[in-house]
Parts: sequence; structure tokens; C-alpha cells
Amino acid sequence: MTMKLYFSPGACSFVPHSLLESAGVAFEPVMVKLHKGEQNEAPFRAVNPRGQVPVLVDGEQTITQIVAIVQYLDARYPQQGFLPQDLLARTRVLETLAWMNNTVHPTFTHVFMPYKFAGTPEAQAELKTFNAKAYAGLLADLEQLAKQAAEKGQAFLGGDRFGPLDAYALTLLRWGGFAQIDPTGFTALWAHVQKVAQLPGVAKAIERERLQLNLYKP
Ligand SMILES: N[C@@H](CCC(=O)N[C@@H](CS)C(=O)NCC(=O)O)C(=O)O
Repeated sequence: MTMKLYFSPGACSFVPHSLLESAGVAFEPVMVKLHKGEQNEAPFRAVNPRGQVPVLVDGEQTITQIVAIVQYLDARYPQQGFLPQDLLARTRVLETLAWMNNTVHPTFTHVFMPYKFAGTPEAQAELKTFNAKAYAGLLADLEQLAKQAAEKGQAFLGGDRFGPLDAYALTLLRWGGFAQIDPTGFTALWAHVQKVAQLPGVAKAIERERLQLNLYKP
């Protein structure tokens, strides 16, 4: 049975979307329009009661959470080397992936969906401003990771193969534009993201999602 990936254009589901395209496997992409609130409607809630993308459905199994989906895809398509084989290198990639997912990403969610975290317009405005600043700091940390990889002559953030860190970095840097952060200010990261965007699998996911990399409007 063909796998299904529930995704939303520009959302964090870009991570498994670009991994699946890179693996060159047949899957059915199912678009969920978050801006129309489809994640809260019955058909999608029946798939994921938590109302979030990404969701990977493989036969009888429904898998959510990027960190879990990435490990599943890595095990299913070992030839892709999405995660390094070496124990320590793999642990380091998972460490950074978890940080992206549990720290960088939710900081942006406070900017993009402040109504999830505070009730009044004043509190939401404060959350937006405060977290946009914090987000710029976290992108600066990500810039350091891209710089270190480049200095080591490492082609990708997790090693010598394209993987989840590269796809997540692209997504997180792109989101910066919504927070009034100029991506080109992060020189190493911007160069890396542009390079990653040209990989055939990543380019396919970008095309399906119709993504523009630089959303910053001065
Ligand atoms: N920790 C979750 C985060 C998922 C998440 O935040 N998804 C967002 C899109 S980037 C979403 O579906 N938001 C819709 C909503 O919360 O209403 C994961 O790794 O899958």
C-alpha cells in the first residue's frame, strides 16, 4: 500500500516531505490547509486527533512527530543515510533535531500563532515581539552550526549526506521572513539552504509546496 504524507505548504511537514522525495519512493501527498483550519475539522482529526501535520500513514500505522517520522524513514530507507550510522554522529544529529523541534520551532509558533498561548490582543502582541527577537537569536545559533559544518568541509549539517537537519534548517530560516528577519544576514546558513534547495528531491518538495525561500520584506 502506498504511504501517505499529510503536509501543509511551508510547514514543518517539509522535513519528511523532502526526505520522501529524496528517497524517490512512491507516496501520496495529502495537503492540509492550515490557514483554512482544516487541521481542526473532523476528517483530519480522524487521522491525527492532535490536529497537526506532519502525519505519515504507512499501511495500518499512523506516525506523528518529526523526530519519530525521521527515525522511521531512516530505518525504512537505510540506503539514503538520512541519519548517520555511527552511534555518536547519529546521537548528535538527533540532539540537534530535537532542539530544532522542541526549542527553535515552538519559539516561532509563538510569533506565528500567538493566540495559542495568550488570550488578550496585548499579551499576543507582546508574545510576538518577544519571541521574534528570541527567534533571531536561535537562527544565529543555527548559523554557527552551518559555519562549523562548512569549516569542517562537511557538505551537510549532519554529515556527508542530506538529512533532516538540512530540511528543517531550510524551513526554520524561511520562517524567519514572517518574523521580519532577513535570511541573507545569516551568510553560512543562507548559502547552505540555497544549496540544499537545489537537490532534486528537495526541489520537488519545494515545487509541490510552491515555496519561496526568502520571505523577508524590508
Ligand atoms: N512537534 C510536532 C510539531 C508539529 C507542528 O507544530 N505542526 C504545525 C505545522 S508546522 C501544525 O500542524 N500546526 C497546526 C496547529 O497547531 O493548529 C512535530 O514534530 O510534528
